[in-house]
Amino acid sequence: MEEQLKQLIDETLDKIKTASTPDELSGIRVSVLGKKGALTGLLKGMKNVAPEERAAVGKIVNDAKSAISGALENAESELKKNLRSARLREETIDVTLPAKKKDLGHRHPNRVALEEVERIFIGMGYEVVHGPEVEFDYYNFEALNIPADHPAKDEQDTFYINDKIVLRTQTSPVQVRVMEKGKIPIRMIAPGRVFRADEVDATHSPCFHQIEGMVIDEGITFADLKGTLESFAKRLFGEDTRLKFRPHHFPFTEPSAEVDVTCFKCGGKGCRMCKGEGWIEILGCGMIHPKVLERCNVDTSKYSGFAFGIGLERIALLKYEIDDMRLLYENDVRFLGQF
Ligand code: 2NM
Repeated sequence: MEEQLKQLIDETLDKIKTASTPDELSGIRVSVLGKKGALTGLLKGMKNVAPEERAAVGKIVNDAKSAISGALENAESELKKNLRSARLREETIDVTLPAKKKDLGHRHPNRVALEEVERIFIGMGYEVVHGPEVEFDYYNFEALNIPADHPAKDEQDTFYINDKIVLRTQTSPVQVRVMEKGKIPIRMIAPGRVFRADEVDATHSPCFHQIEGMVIDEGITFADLKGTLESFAKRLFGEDTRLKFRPHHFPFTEPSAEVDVTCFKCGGKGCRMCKGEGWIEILGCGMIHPKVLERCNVDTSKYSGFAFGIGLERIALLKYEIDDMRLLYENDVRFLGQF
């Protein structure tokens, strides 16, 4: 019996040494120590052992049992350790590798410029108002004192839906709609898309954006207009900016002016940005024509107001030093991604 035990122990320890999976090890455990296992079978043979030898044989059997289970446990934990470190090795992340780039979008330069202009006027107590892009001829022209024979009304310049409806050529119809509501004082800007039948080139597009503004209250004068636009321009282009008001004509304002600002690139000395002029034109403005106020039921014996119109693309092109408006609309992310 001793011989048999020795052989069983040696064989089992060999098998344990060469086992390479936990399943193999538990198979060995069952085949040796299990209910029908080899060692268990030997134990059952104890009844044939002479009583005086039983204690000694029993000790050998128990020693064999603990040697085998000890070896199994060691092998199991060794195997688990090896499997775990193999898995960790496999899952190793090289944190020094460059990360995959996510394509993160951002606001279009037009929108960045618009939000900056909006923020400045909101800061001065203005409301941002939107209106329809498809407008009645009345709101786009007639209410604004633009007569039927005005060149702007020509089909060459304006997109007509029918003889009464147009694609708005400016956002002033929004101001007309606000005046009609009759709640004064008014401090508002109307940003939005406008349409003109222009050929596409570096400075023209049939669809572009305007930000028009209007203030109506008691005692509003040209001085309020100048102060407001000066604050605006200094905030947008820098505190050193100076303004020049040049007389101009618009049908809806009287007097009217175009406004230039000192070039924010060269400070007025003249450079490529301002084409050597030192000045850059940024907007048109004026005191709202009494005929416009009256047509919109504003009491001109009590109220007066000013208005202005800014081309958004012009601001965006200046801000980002882009020299061709088409680049804003071609939606080439290699270009737009730079801003
Ligand atoms: C401009 C220039 C000057 C203007 C006038 C009005 C209204 F509705 F109050 F009469 N809105 N916008 C205006 C005045 C627009 O754009 C260059």
